[in-house]
Formats: sequence, structure tokens, C-alpha cells
Amino acid sequence: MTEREQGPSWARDNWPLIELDDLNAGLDPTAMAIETVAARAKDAAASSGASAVEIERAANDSICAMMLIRTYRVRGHLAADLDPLGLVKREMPADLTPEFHGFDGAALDRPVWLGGALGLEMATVRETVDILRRNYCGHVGLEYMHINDLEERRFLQDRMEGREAEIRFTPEGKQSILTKVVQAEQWEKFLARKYVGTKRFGLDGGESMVPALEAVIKYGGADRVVSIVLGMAHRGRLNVLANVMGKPYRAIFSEFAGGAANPEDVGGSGDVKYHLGTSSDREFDGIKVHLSLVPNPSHLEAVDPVVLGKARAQQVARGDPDGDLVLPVLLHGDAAFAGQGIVAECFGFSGIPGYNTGGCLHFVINNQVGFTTSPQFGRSSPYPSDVAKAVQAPILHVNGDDPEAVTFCCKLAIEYRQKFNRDIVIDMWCYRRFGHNEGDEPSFTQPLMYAKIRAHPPISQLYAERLVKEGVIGEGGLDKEIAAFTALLENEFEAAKSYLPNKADWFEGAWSGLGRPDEAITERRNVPTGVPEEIVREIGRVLTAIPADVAVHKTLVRIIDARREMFDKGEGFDWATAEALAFGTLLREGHPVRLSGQDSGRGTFSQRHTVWVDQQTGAKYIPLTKAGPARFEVRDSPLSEFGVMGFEYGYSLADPQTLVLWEAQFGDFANGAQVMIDQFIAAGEAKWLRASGLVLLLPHGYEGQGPEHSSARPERFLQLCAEDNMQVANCTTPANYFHILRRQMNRDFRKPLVIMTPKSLLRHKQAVSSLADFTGESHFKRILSDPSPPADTAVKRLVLCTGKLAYELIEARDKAGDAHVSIVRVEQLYPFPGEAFLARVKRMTGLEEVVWAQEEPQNQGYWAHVEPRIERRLAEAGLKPKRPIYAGRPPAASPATGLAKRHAAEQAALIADALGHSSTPLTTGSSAASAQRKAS
Ligand SMILES: Cc1ncc(C[n+]2csc(CCOP(=O)(O)OP(=O)(O)O)c2C)c(N)n1
Repeated sequence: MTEREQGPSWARDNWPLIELDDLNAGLDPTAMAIETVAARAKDAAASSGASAVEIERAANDSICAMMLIRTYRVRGHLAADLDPLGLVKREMPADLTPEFHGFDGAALDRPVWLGGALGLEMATVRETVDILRRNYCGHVGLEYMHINDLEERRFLQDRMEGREAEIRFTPEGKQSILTKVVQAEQWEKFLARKYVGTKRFGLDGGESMVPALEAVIKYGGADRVVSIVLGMAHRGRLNVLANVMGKPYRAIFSEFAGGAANPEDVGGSGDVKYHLGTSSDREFDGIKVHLSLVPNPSHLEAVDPVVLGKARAQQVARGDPDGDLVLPVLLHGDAAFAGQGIVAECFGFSGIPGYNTGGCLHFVINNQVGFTTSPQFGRSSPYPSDVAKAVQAPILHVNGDDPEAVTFCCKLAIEYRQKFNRDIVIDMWCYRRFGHNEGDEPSFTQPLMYAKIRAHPPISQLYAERLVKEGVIGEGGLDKEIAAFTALLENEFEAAKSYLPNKADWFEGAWSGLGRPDEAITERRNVPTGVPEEIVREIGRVLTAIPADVAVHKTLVRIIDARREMFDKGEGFDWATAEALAFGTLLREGHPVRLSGQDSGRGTFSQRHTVWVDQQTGAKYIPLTKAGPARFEVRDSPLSEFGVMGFEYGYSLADPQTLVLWEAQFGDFANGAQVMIDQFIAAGEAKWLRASGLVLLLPHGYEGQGPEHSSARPERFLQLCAEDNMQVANCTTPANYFHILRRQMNRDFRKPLVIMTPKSLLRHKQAVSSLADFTGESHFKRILSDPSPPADTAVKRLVLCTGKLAYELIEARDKAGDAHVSIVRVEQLYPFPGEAFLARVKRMTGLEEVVWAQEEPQNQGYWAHVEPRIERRLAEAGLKPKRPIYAGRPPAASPATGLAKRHAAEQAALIADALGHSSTPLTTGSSAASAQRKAS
């Protein structure tokens, strides 16, 4: 097992004790350490012939010097020169002065024993402070003393400390930093000139980000990174697309002129240009790195988990156990980074098996304002980055006016990430030269800041002046750079006039061989997904074999025995077994399966038992890992919906051959991830031409458990359904569930699949399937027939429904002996199986009434979705009923009652309504409504 799979280090090891070496290096002096330091200092003084008084003083000096050094390590960043505008008053904290530590006057020039700290045996206090200020209070401020791991701290210390610890670049390096700054700056200026007032969310003021990202690619590539997955918001995105990702300038110009980003024939809604993604290959020193910028919605930070999931999937596909080869990079705005909770969820993934990515590099474009809001109203801490401390990530604060310092931070960040495989943050302080967007007036709300910004020279000018002084470029060097780049942009601008995107980059790479579904070819949609009986039996053996050395819980042994019996008899297959069979057969066919959700290993309802925990050792045994050549992973996720669902969506984007499932503990918890559902799952393909085969499993059903455990809110999903964007289903038999899961991987296209999964049906005597339902030509059935139907021509009342209500309706109908009522289940609600329904209903020539029955209140559930669709088909059938009648709970604000008695009364009333047993004539929810009134 790799270290990454073992979980965070605190779950495995005791923290190492601080060793003498660390004490000598000035780390964490404790009472013990003080004694040690004193003794060593005395020895040093004695060996140089000091007097007894001097020896005593030397001990004291050394202890104080150690405290001074430690204070700089902890708090030096507070005095770092970070703000290009000098807006934030950052006075030297008293404890960073030598006086605070007892050194003044002549004491400043006394040599002190430092025992190797700062790489020095002896130094004067003055020199020590001078070095500390250069190390910790220059253009880079480092926060790292919150990290428990001593090796990590020592590593960062080594990079930051010492007399010689300067940021150094070769003249060529400096020149290329300048070139990138000029490109970043001139690109924005050019767009501003050519497209006056058009929104571009310019990077102006934060241009150092561009050479910094170049450094990430270059140093990453040199240190094993072959692929970088990036996510970012609007700010500077066009700059990243053009100057980092290498998207042709002409393509972006063409989009500014109103052209589409993709060829017309691919369809979709398209999206604004500062939300689009792209991918490319960049090469530095002969090393190629693949870059992929993930498209994102306006919702700040929502893309973060998607990037992480995508990176993780690439790592798994590449067999990259530590995540060294694939690097996720997230660029953030300061206000969003501090304000959006998803950021914390994503940091939370950083150490967790199954979700970590071997470290994400976070880069904050800290322009010290969020739209119009000043930092003090946007967060409670001086930095936007404190959230990273929750996972002990190091944080580098850096002055954005110094592109060398920013580039240095990226180099250090890559080195750290590749060595420790942990998250790291760069917080680049800069400014926003214009308003939130280019039509926005910033001085309404920030007059003082913008007075300073107007007087503040651009980064290129400041940096070029420095390079002229250093002799790296001559006078006029900057103008030459600007002229050359502007000429190139002019050429591209001309070329854009005839630019037409020639192909859309989808269904390439891992997606090749897959495509869009062809409306006309329905058999492609409903492929046979049955498997040979022998394979069912083979998987059955895998699922029920208890290894001799695994001590399985005795109740679980009974459950496994019951499963074995299902396979032996070929009857009585329950939900969980059908699911395991679906997984097992897919694994056998070479499709990996990844199931992720809270407590998914066992299953919320103790139904799944995918993971068997040895009762003596706590070790885990997962039978499905033995099912086939493909990888099976089931992950008990952190308690997050937004983050984890986003992660799995990202995973599904990168790996269409893996069945990726996200499971809610209860279906309604999915609304914590509503942004993921609305912005990515429902609309991602239309906006960005990015397909996904993600499956959402949402436990749903009215079992009298109250408002919060009944509804997965199917109405929300159905309301989002259009243009064949996803599938929504509510299966009622184990076999149909088996087939819909298998169908997901056995077609040549991918669409998200939302399944309302059952609770009581998990153990319902009638909700079982037999061997033949899984084998031969069997397949997913969008509509399920009545198990004891009247002859078609005898049907007078057709009751349509979906989900577990069907069993209750059938039982009540059979009990009442209704000979003219047929109960038909719609198992797939979208795409609605209209033509199949039509064919079926046409045969019911004596039909008098069609009822849609549901448990959910009328404003919820399926009614609004199915009503017009059923009506349309009834019109086509030309029978007596022209439209469906509703039978169910009346409209309600809360999804369900919290009172068990009231629930039972409502349920009985709606069943009576649906079957026509009510004493009152069937009107909209009549009996159910009155039952509710009576019960209350
Ligand atoms: C989730 C979300 N809420 C609100 C907005 C509206 N909005 C767009 S940009 C912005 C300010 C962002 O500030 P910051 O993160 O500092 O980035 P900057 O624009 O300064 O680069 C806001 C509130 C949004 N896009 N997303």
C-alpha cells in the first residue's frame, strides 16, 4: 500500500520527538533546549578564552538569539514587504526587534553562538537580524511554523534561510520573465484598445502570474510532471488561455468579434469566452507537459473539486501512485478563496485516501478587493489564505510587483509539492488596475486605493528599470519587447477576421471511440446488458466466498449465506446483490468501478456490505476487487456533498471507461451540491462540450421518516432535463437497477444518470429478481409491466407511477380484487419513454381513466414533468382519456410530514385515490388532502 493510500500521517504515526539537531537549528526551544543551548554556548565561549562573566552572558545571549530567530520564523511574514500599493500598514512587530529580546546598544555587535541556525556557528546580533529580515521580511513572507512535520519545516527553512539565501535568476531567466510580463500586460492592453468596454476581467496589476505559471510548467516538467490540470476563475483567464495555454490569439480575437469557439455544427449553448477551457502541450528544455484548463461556470471556486477529481483520475490511469506525474493547479481570487466553503472542502481532500492528488498548488491572485468589497469586510484574518492552515499547508505570501520573487515561489512550491506530495499556497499580493470588469467604475467604492493605482507604474516598467540597472537589458529593451509583441498581435488580429474553428476538441484522447447519441438509433440507447449465466455464477462465487483468514461479523456471515442461496437457487436476488453483480460483471469486462459516498462501503442502510471488516484485526476485505481485471474502489467519502460530487464529476470527465458513482447518504443531501448539478452535470455538455457518465445514487422514498429523509427532490432534476442532457430514473427491481448500471458503460456515449434509489425496497419481499432477469437478452426496461395485469382490453383504469409506490398500489389493488386496474411503472423518467408508453396504451382500447400516482406532494415529485408528456401521448392514442388525473399529496412546502401517523393516513388516502377507492370522487389529491387536514 502506498503511503498515500494509508491516510494522513497523524492516523499512522506518533509525531517524532524534537531532536537535539532541531534545537540547535533554533527550532522550538523548550526548557530542555534552553539548557542545551546554554551549555553549548558556554562551551563555545569558554573555548575562546572568555571570562566567567562573559561565559554566563554568552549563554544568555544565545538563548535570546534563538528566541529571536524563532520569532522571525513564526512571525517574520508579518513584516514582509508584500503590498505593491503600500495600502496595508504593516509595521514591524515589536517582537521582531532585537531590543525586544534584550539586545540593544553594544549588545548588537556582540558575537553570539547560533549553533548552526541560519547556517552560522557565530554571528553578531546585528548580522543575525539583518539576515533574518532579508530571509523573512523581503518580498516573500513564509508561513510554515504551523506545520507539525519537522522534515517539511526544515526543508522550507533551508530554502529560505542563510546569508546567501537570495532569489537568483540567470540573465536569460530574467529576460524570459520580462518577456512574459510584457506579453501578459500588452495582451490586456491590446484587448482594451480593440474591444473598448468589452468584459475581459483583465489581469492588469497581477501580470506576474504569467511568468509564475511558466515556472510551474517548466520546473514541474523538470521534476517528473507530465500533465497539469488547471482551474481558475474569470480574472486573467484570457491571459492564461493565450499566454500560458497557447490558445491561438486569433481564436480569442475571433470570439471577441462574436465568433463561436467551436464549429457551428457541434451545437450546444456555448459559453462566454472567460469561462472556456482548453488543452495544449507545452515544451521546456525538450520536456513536454500536457496542460488542461477545465471550463467553469461563474460560480467561483466551484471548479476546484472538478480539477482535483480529474487530476486523480489521470493519476490512476497513469499508474501514478504518489501523484508525481499529474499536478493540479488552482488559481483563486482572494475574496473567493477566503469566502467560499468549497475551498475548505477541497483542502480537506488533501490527505484522504481515494481523494488526495499528491498535493495541489494553489495560487491566489490577491488583488486586495473582491468586486467592490475591501478585505476587512470579506474575511476575518489578515490573509485570505488561512483556510490552508487547516491542513498545515505552507503559505508563501509574495509581492506581485516583483516577478522574480513570484517565480521563485513557484519554483519552491513545485519542489515542495514533488517532495512531500502535499498542498501548498502562493498568495500573490497585487492590485486590480481597473474595475471589477472593464465597464465598472472602481472609484465609487475605493477612491483611495484607485488614486494610488493610477499613480502606480506597471510591473513591466518597474522590472525593466531593475534589469537595466543590473545590466541585463539595455535602455530601450522594454520598448523593443513591447513593439515585437504588439506587431505579432496585430498580425493575429488580422488573421482572426477569417478564422473559423475547424474542430471541437471533444471525444479525443480517453474519449476516443465515444460520441454523441444518435437520436434516430434507439437500439444504441437500450443495448442488451444481460450476461451469460456462467458469469453470474462466477461473480456469485466471488461475492460469497469468505476467505479463511478473514473473521467476518456473524450477522454478515448470515447475509453472505443468504446471498449464496440466491445464486444457488437462481431466485430472490435483492437490490444489493444485483448491484454487486452489475459491478462485478463490469469489472470482468474491463470497466473499473469507483463508488464514492458517505459510508458507501457498508451502505447507509447496512445493505451493501461491499467491505468486510475483520472483527479481530480491523483489516478490510473487498470481494469485488477479485471480480475482474479492472480496478474496483469503494470510498467512504468525507462528509461533504458539493466537494465530493464535484470530485467524482471531475473523475468522470477524465475517465469515461470507469463507472463513477456518487452516492448521497439520503437523496436530499444532494442539494448541498446544487451548483454541481445545475452548472456542471445538467449543463456542462451543452456549454463546454464535455460529456460525463457520472451516476448519482439518491436514496428516496416516503417511509414516514419525516421531511428530511423522504425526497431526493426528483422534481429538481427533471426540471433541469432538456436536450437529452441526462437521464433520470427510479428503478423498482434489482434487475432493472443492474441493467441501468451496466447500460451506462455499454453504450458508445455517456450521459449523467440520476437514480432515485430505494430504502424499503432494499429488503422488500416482492422487490426481487431471478437469474433469468440478468441473463440472455435481458436489458433495462424503461417501463415495467404490471406483474398481474388484466387483459389489455379489460383495462379501464391505468395507474402510472414510479418507485416503491408501485408495490403498495399493486398490493392494495390485488387485495381489493380490482379486475380493471392496471399498474404500470415508469422506470426512466427522462428521456421519457413516450413512444413505448404510446404503444402500450393504444392496446388498452377500453380505457376510461389514466392516473398518475405519486407519494410526493403535487408541487414536487414527477407530476409537472410527466403530465404534459402523458397528455401528448394520450392525444396521439386517440382513446377516451385525454389527460392524466393526479393522485397524490396536495402541494406542500415541506416534502413530508414528520408525524408517522399522519404519513400513514396520507399514504393510504393517496393509494385509495389512485385506485378509485375513495368515497369522494377523484379530484386533485382529494382524499389525500382531506386526510392531511383530518390528521392535523
Ligand atoms: C459563488 C459566486 N458568488 C458571487 C459571484 C459574483 N462575483 C463575481 S466576481 C466577484 C468578486 C471576486 O473577488 P475575488 O475572488 O477577489 O476575485 P477578483 O475578481 O478580485 O480577481 C463576485 C462576488 C460569483 N461569480 N460566484
